[in-house]
Amino acid sequence: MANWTKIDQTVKRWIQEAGTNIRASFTNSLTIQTKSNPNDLVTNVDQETERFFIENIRSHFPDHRILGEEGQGDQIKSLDGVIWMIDPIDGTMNFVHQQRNFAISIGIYEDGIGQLGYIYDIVHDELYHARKGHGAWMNDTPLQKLEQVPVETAILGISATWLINNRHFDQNKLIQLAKDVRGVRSYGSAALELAYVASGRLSAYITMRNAPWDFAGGKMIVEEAGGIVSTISGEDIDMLSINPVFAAAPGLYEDILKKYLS
Ligand code: 2AM
Ligand code: CA
Repeated sequence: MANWTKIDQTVKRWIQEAGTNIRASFTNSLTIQTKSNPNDLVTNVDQETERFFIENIRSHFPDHRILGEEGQGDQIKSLDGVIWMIDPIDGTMNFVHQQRNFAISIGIYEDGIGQLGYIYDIVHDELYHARKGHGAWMNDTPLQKLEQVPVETAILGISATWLINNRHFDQNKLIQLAKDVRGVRSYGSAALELAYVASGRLSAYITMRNAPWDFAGGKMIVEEAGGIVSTISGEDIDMLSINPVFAAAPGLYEDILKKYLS
């Protein structure tokens, strides 16, 4: 049996160390490359941070497997055993252009069930974390259980990408939702947007394309805060694939699903 208390203490130490290194990198020049398209960025700091976690995990927990965005982990085809899902920098475009609104995101799953989740906003020194069955915190402060929010006073996190013509979803339904809520915000980091749902800064978050490393940590944290995370049609998220992701406080979740997403 995995010793989750020990793993939790160890991850938090590594996250602080990685955060210190990333903060220090602000004064160095970045090596920026593109991946699938000219706007899909990766830097030497993303790669070095992923390597830092992978080397530490391999030496401390050799029987655990790793799914990392930058591809230095394992080829993961099943959810058996303990799997670390790591995005060393979620919001790389923000990291490169703004030096804010990015985060380290880690979800640790056992046989497909989330056990530990971490989202570290390095610039604001805000660590969102959760442990299955124990609740969620921002630094040392427990997150309050999410309360029902009506659509009219909700703050929705969504990228403008999904409010213009796109091949994933009828934008007119989302435009109506954007009109009906109190406000719309877009941060460019799925991990942070999920952390904001968990902490109530956002009431809901919708995206059409997220990878497991984008949402693995956030899903755990939202659920431990009493929120709901699913695909946009209300199905369970597939932890091995790209998914559309919908996260919200209870009540609002059902209202948005029924009126705007079906
Ligand atoms: P990233 O910064 O780690 O690439 C907004 O762009 C959010 O969506 C970010 O969390 C970003 O993660 C993620 N994202 C960007 N392009 C993506 C893609 N093609 N597939 C999955 N997630 C993506
Ligand atoms: Ca990333």
